[in-house]
Amino acid sequence: MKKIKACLILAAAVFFAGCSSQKSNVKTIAVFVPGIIADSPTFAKLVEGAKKGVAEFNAAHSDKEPAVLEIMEAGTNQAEWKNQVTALTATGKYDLILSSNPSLPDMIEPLTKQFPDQKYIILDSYKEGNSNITTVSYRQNEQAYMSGYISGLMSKTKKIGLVAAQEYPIMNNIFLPEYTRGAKDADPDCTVDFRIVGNWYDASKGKELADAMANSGVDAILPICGGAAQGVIASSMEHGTYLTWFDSNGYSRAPGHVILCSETMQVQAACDAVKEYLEEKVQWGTVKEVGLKDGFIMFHTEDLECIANVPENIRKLVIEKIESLR
Ligand code: RBF
Repeated sequence: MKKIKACLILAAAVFFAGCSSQKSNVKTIAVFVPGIIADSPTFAKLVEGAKKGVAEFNAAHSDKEPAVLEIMEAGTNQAEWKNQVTALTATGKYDLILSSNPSLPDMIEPLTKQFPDQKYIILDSYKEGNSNITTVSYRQNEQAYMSGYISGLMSKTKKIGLVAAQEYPIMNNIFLPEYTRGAKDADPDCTVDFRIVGNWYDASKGKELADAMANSGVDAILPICGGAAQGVIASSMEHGTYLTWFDSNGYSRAPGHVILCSETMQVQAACDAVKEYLEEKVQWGTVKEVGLKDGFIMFHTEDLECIANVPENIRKLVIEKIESLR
């Protein structure tokens, strides 16, 4: 059903664009969501930030025709994204296509030769040297390290786990190694169980993996698997495992179980990106690297859930460690 909805949204975009033969002066921005908004905080925040950016720009420039924003939800079938983003570009309707995913710049690069007027801003990715593309990259090593560190301190069994939706470069080269390094800094005997769901939506599979981990003695899990994390949460409530949470303040997702939430400031990044584009301030072909130091990654250590779920001596150690990383 979700897939059909995504196709309809895109088909409608292509159809309506075909109806308007002339481009006006109105700036039109499309947000290409490479997934499902409702399942992943990172996409909900992408959309929220883009809406905020357009609203703020329009409010500050009431003398100009208001900029227009449209949202295209592409769904979770990655094999279709290339065709979808090509179709969106081919409409010629959008001055800017905004998105967020590490795999998109390489997918889009060939399109920039075919459609040299199309500009793209891609968050959560890294590419430089193409004057049609600008990227924003979050330095997420501290996030993964701290998840491992607090899990290593809290774990009684000294077995912790990471449930990933799929393997991809940042997962394999940063998240897993940094999570493991953090855990071993907390306790050198700590081991990490790494399991893969195979997609970003299957909550039953997420639960199955988390259950198997809990049954083998794992007592703290980091899910990075989009909608499948709902299954990891259900398992954690059943087995009493701890959770660390990425991308948003997710303590309320599993009251009593979440020991640390770290958040990428994706609303801010999307809002800034849209405003910089509309104000013609984008430095094309560059990467804007952001992280803990400049406030684009935040650890919610003062949340009442964190205070309730983590003994004060451990919470203090974690806060000290975050400060030393900053
Ligand atoms: N993260 C999500 O939260 N939901 C997704 O549906 C999602 N899909 C992804 C698809 C691909 C191909 C890749 C490489 C990453 C995806 N991510 C997704 C992960 C996201 O980029 C980021 O690494 C994590 O959200 C951790 O911050």
